[in-house]
Amino acid sequence: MQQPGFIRYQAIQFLEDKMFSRVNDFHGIMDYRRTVREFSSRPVPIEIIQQIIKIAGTAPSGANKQPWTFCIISNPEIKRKIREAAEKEEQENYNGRMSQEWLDDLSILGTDWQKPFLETAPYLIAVFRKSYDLVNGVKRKNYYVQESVGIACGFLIAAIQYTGLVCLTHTPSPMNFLQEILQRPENEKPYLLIPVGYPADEVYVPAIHRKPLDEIAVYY
Ligand code: IYR
Repeated sequence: MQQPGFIRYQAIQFLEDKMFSRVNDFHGIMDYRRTVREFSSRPVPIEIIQQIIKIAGTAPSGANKQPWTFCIISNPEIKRKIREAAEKEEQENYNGRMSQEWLDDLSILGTDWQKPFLETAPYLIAVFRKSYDLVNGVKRKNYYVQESVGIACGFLIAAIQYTGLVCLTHTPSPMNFLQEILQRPENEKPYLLIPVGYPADEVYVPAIHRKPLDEIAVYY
């Protein structure tokens, strides 16, 4: 029965054969995703990035508050400032702030404090979580902000892969510098920094593997 404020929703439905082919195709696309750290400077139409962000914006969120802001950065001067600030923090991370265990765990990834991709990639998407909303100067509570923004970033990364671009989930730490450089309001906290673009001409990624289903799924 229809209640006020509700609209009828009819789920998309496919025959089982079609469901198998769709889920297998989608798994193939997603399983081919790799985090890439070397980007081409080849431009990407802004409309593609906008569409990808609209896909991220379809994520579910606590009380439908959609507590996220996606900053799209292509300005070389701003990218340079972000790189400088990120490298300053990462230099300290790699030279004392991270434990030996952490450094050992990262060794398979070949990462270090240098972050040239922050300037090479045509776009950086800086994701901010809104710990609360400011509505005419009044604080309004948001709910499950970490979970909501995490899910939106998952959608974002899936959309980037589906489109045929690559990205890196970069987490400079601490990253309050993003709030300052991008002049975000006090209710927005940096969540992830995601360079997006085409990969460099010849790219190598670590030879690592995904856990098989029987290691990640349990049945009851
Ligand atoms: N934020 C650092 C270190 C780093 C940490 C993890 I956990 C990674 O999976 C990768 C890197 C950096 O970006 O280099």
